[in-house]
Amino acid sequence: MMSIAAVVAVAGLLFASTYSQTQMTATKLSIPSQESDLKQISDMGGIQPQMPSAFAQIPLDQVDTLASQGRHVVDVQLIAQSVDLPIMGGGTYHAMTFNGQVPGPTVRATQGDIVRVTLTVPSTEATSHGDDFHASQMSAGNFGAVKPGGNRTFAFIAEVPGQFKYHCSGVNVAAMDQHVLSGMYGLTIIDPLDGYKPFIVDKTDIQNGKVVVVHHRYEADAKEFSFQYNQLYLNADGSYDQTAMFLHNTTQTVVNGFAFGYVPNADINKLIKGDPAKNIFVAQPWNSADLKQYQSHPLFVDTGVHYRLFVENQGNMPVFFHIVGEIIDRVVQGNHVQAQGTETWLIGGSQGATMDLVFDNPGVYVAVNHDYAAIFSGAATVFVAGDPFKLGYGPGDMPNPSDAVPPAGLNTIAQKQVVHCLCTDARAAEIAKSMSG
Ligand SMILES: [Cu+2]
Repeated sequence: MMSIAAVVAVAGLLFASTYSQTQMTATKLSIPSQESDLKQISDMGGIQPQMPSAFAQIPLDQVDTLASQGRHVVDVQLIAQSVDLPIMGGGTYHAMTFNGQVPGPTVRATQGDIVRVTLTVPSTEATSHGDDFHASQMSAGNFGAVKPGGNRTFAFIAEVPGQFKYHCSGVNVAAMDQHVLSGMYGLTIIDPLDGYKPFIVDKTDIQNGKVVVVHHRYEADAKEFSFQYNQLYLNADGSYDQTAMFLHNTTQTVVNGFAFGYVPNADINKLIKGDPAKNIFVAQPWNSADLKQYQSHPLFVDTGVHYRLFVENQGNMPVFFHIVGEIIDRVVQGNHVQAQGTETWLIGGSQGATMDLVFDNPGVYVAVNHDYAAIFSGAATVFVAGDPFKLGYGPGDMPNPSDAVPPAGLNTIAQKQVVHCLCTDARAAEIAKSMSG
């Protein structure tokens, strides 16, 4: 077994010279990215960190004992699956997924729960995969490569509330960029043990001829959405383009796997304008009804209701999270308030934040990454609040896309859903089944 120092030295030899050059000149790493070469990557190995296990990891044979003592166990089954999925503008790209969907299934647990994760890599996969859980605190060696035909289980206690990325760690770090930017990422939401905090929104009013501030209190229970921002870096044939990644030359910006996935679709146009062809939003990439789970779909929200948004930046570009027409009432990280009444909140790469807000007036609001390159390459998400078009629907009547609604947690108000996902037909059928029963 190598010492930490030896491993660092080996890692330096493997990556240091090439990496610093590529950072400066933005040329391609000498790691092949085409699918036909993935086996070579798998065989190549990579960094093998050798560190002692940290306290939050649990030996698997102790999980049952801890469960009998009162800890709740959340089991997570992840299956690596490489598959072609559609992209905006037509055609497909070579996606790497967990469970046939991008992003992977959202994991939800409560602070203090045991999360037990099993990663299975079918023998049909061309390369090894890993599963790095940012919600955990344990030796990085646990996230190492699982070879095709194999599987691996680890367990940890979710000690810190918030939202956390999980992602494939490639073949022991090698090709990790390709795997994550091709779709192997997901979200873990850890609810605070004592629940979410109520919050106060200040509004002004006139009382006795004077302008005064009035405190409006909203309880912890909320309707919830999750948004995961990422970029696609693609060659014309839908394969991963590492040169474009080093240049930050984004092909498309995706939210929950889709570019412009949450804009009004043909059905909504018909409702509003009486004609599917009369667009109310400039980009409707998934407009055709036969696209099933891929059809775009706006988010319907009620006015005067507490909404909680779990926003995670899965990519390698900053997210300047802003909602056109709204002010974010509260920003929380780790169940600690970071900001109140902020116009925009910066979320760095592999970072998340929980946003609380209340839509006060009926209308159309657009969540964006307020980087113009991101907005116009896909990062625009349309909220329709109340019934601004006087169509006669009431609070909670309109269903929301399933991939934007996380699994229910401690303080969740349920929402009606429709199947919506960048996922295989088989996975869409599973989601439909889970929603119906
Ligand atoms: Cu992978």
